[in-house]
Amino acid sequence: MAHRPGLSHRFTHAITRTPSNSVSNGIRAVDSGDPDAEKFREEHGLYVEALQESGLTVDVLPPLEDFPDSCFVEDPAFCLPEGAIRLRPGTTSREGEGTAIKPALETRFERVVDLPGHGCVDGGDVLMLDDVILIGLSARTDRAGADAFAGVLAEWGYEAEVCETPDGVLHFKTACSTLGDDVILATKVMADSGFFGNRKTVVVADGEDYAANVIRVNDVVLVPEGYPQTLAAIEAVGFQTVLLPTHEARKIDGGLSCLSLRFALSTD
Ligand code: CIR
Repeated sequence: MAHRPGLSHRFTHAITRTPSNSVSNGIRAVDSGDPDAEKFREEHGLYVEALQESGLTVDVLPPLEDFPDSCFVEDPAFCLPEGAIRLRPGTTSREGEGTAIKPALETRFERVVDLPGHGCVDGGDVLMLDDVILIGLSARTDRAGADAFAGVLAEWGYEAEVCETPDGVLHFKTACSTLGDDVILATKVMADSGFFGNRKTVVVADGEDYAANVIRVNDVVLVPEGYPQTLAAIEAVGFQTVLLPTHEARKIDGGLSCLSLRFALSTD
């Protein structure tokens, strides 16, 4: 696809959802204690403020008690300037989140389509770069879903490549992020995978794999607090950073990208 400078990180809007009290029951691979809903909402408030300070108009949706993981709005949808695609989350307890987020998508987009077929894709497995969209197969995203999603993207003029998320990693983007400007931040395993071609790769420090999930939003990179070597590595290649607490999200395998859908709408 044509190189679209800024596609990966120039945004005007975001959609987020306030964590519910039920977030304490959120899915996790390893139990390190339940997140505290009140503290999670405080961290979420700082996250929303950081997005606003980065220039975004942020829609904050109300909490959904029926869906403990529903603050991770990145997973049930994917947004492009042309429209939104409702995905199909690959885990039973999150199946209804696509229906729940539909009205919010329709408020911002004229075009909202559903992932065709019966395959599954979680948005956390989709890494949008300026010249290609990478889709990671994972425990949540299957081949049928990835192929169907790539088909929709092709109709809309975007090229996708399907990759294998390393074993034991929840989502493709749990282990890598775009810093924009053709620079990727990745865990060592991901950096060695070959998925990123000739792009410059910044490798997260040993013991700091969680910090591979950051988000570039316009002129800044939002980084989880508590990972000083990765922070220094990002700053060393010239990016301006903003630190955010993600302690509660981390307890249920969530990071900064999962907490928003970010997109650019025409301001004409
Ligand atoms: C889940 O397992 O679905 C949630 N507890 C965490 C989702 C994180 N989302 C993401 O990485 N995009």
